[in-house]
Amino acid sequence: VLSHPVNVLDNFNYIKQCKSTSRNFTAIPVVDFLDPDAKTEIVEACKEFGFFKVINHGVSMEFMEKIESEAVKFFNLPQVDKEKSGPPHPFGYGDKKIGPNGDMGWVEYLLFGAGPEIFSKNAQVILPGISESLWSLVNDYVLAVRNIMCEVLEMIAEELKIGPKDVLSRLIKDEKSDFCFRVNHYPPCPELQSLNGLIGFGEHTDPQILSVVRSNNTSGLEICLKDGTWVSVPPDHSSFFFNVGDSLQVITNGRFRSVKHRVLAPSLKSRVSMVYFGGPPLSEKITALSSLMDDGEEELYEEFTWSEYKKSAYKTRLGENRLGRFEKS
Ligand code: GA4
Repeated sequence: VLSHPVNVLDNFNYIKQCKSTSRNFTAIPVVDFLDPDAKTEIVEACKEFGFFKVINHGVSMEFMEKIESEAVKFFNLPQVDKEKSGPPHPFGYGDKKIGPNGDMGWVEYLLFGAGPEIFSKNAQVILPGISESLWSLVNDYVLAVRNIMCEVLEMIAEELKIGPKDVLSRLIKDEKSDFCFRVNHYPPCPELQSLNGLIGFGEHTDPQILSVVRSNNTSGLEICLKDGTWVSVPPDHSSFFFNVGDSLQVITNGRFRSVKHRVLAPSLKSRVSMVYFGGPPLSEKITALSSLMDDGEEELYEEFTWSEYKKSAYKTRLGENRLGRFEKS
């Protein structure tokens, strides 16, 4: 029995088909948090790929599976019930429509993205379909991954010798930090097997500082290398995958690479991913760190606040080069 009507793709031809010839990304940098060389490896990876995987991070598999299964319970609700938690602007349930400008993907999701006030007492009222247990798990999860992201940013600051230690981590640790969290569910699309593949989430870079992804054991995530080829990231449900966002590319004056990535829809098994996006406070100025600049080095981008960048990003299509309009000529 197909999980979708046979004609589903006739109604879905607005999503780009995408020939998946990507090879496996076997050279993926793996950072062991317990390894004394971790900070060097992280910085190397951020420069070369804008992407790395973290093992021995201290978050238990049991906890990750608990929040995943609670999220799956939500996605298994009847569509009408899920819609009660939508639309996803600024946070809530979304289905196939991504962002406000007409992008589409073979994905449904929950977006917790209205900045720090999302976990205020009143938020439960705004997302009616979300069970209390999912709500509290999301809360705990966000705190756990934020701590890990802070550690990563502190290692980066140490390795780059741009002290104080919290020069980067303070940006996402501030109580006003504008983070965002999303749980994506990519339902299997069996019809895909006869096609070339379908875009689950189209290619894009993340506007924030860093993002961290945990997914179940399904493939689909791909990243774009410096030479423009796409490689497929082998799944690993016990690890965290980090990617550099546009803001960190600006802060490091182009030393780190905001990595283009995308997700192909699965043909057999659902993909579930959880992504935490670490963003700075809205009023924060995003500009190259002076302690990092070489003598005579010029800034690559015009200065902007996170609020200005976010506003401008939300007017773009998913695949656009959002930093382009801030490049100095
Ligand atoms: C990409 C990274 C995050 O998922 C996100 C996305 C946001 C959305 O889904 O609403 C955006 C996209 C993301 C950047 C450009 C705009 C906004 C969809 C879109 C077309 C939550 C974010 O912060 O920026």
